[in-house]
Amino acid sequence: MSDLASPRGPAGPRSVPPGGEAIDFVQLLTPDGARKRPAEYPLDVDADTLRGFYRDLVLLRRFDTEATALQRHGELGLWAPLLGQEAAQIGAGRALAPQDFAFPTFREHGLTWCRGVDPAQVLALFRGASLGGWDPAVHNLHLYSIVIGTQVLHAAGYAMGIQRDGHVGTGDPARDTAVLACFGDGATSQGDVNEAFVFASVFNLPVVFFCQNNQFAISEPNQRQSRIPLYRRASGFGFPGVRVDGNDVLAVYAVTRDALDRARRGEGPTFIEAYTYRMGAHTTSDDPSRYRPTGELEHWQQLDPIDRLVEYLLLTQTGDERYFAEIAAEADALGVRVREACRSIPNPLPESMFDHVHVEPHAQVDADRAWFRAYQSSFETAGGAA
Ligand SMILES: Cc1ncc(C[n+]2csc(CCOP(=O)(O)OP(=O)(O)O)c2C)c(N)n1
Repeated sequence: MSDLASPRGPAGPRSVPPGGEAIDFVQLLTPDGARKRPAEYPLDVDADTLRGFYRDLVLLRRFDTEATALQRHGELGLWAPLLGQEAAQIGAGRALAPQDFAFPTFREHGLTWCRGVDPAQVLALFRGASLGGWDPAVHNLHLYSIVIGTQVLHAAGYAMGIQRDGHVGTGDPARDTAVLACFGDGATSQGDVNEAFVFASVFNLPVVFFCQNNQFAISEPNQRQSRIPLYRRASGFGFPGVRVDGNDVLAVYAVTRDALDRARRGEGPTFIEAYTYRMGAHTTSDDPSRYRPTGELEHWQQLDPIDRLVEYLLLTQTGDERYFAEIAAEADALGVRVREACRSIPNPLPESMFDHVHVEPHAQVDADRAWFRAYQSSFETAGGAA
């Protein structure tokens, strides 16, 4: 990978102005749907896998669109849309082996999708009806992290644990395990993330740092986070960094699979910068028109992750109009299911906040729960007397 032309000052221009300079990254599928075959990332995918990627991307986009609409209808407190980042998340998620463990941000709905979490469980979190959403042990997926960057340090710690438990470099494909740590471009400025890089490097941990550079940390453009391309940070910590076209599901899949394999073999961490764009708002509380340069969204719409796969499926006769219509119908059905599931999420009992404090029963938690029950019933008694 060559570098971006030159580091820019904090007030410099955006890196991808419409019609601006080309970004150098690993790409297997051009925006026109032409297949490229870089020697370092050989990838042969059969027709079913290709169609599977398409299905994932379309259904994920529908889930995300429905969730955004549900928030607008007052059914969710907040939603963090992933529009535009589908290929990055599906490519990484599908590269995981079942035993691998992933640490998501709060925008990783593609990862929950790939790890088999019911969309309703994700919505329960954003509806304020759940403190977690799913059982991490069931899905090998940690809970969402809203405190930026914390999960990256947790991922390094987890990777250290599996390394010391002997789940790395044994040569047994069912035993060797890798960890995927997801974060955004803004998170790379956090101390936690840089501390995780240090630990991962010096202990040669089986972790893949997967950074989705969606160009913004809320309204802060990437140029104010780094004067060099993010993937180049890795070399300063002593492990490889690679930039991949984050809107190319095949490239993200190939690069992430390669890095996860490397980690499982005991060859240490890799930093992946998936170069993409958040086409929606940061969250439903944000208005990107206040900080997005004119024409930028339209530029990235030309690079849409789903459109290029449609082109490739058509070119290779792997998908036709009938197939696309089938998936569209499945997406409609998913939309109905998601809306109904969201509206029927039960309100949790207040005392359920004690349920997951510890995995095992704990005397202090039992005492707190008992006190809380008594406290609640004191209102009932007071109400009855009045
Ligand atoms: C420690 C911490 N600081 C600040 C925030 C507020 N905050 C929420 S999202 C966000 C930007 C994160 O940007 P990035 O890491 O690029 O991820 P993206 O939201 O673009 O996916 C910030 C600053 C937070 N949640 N946690």
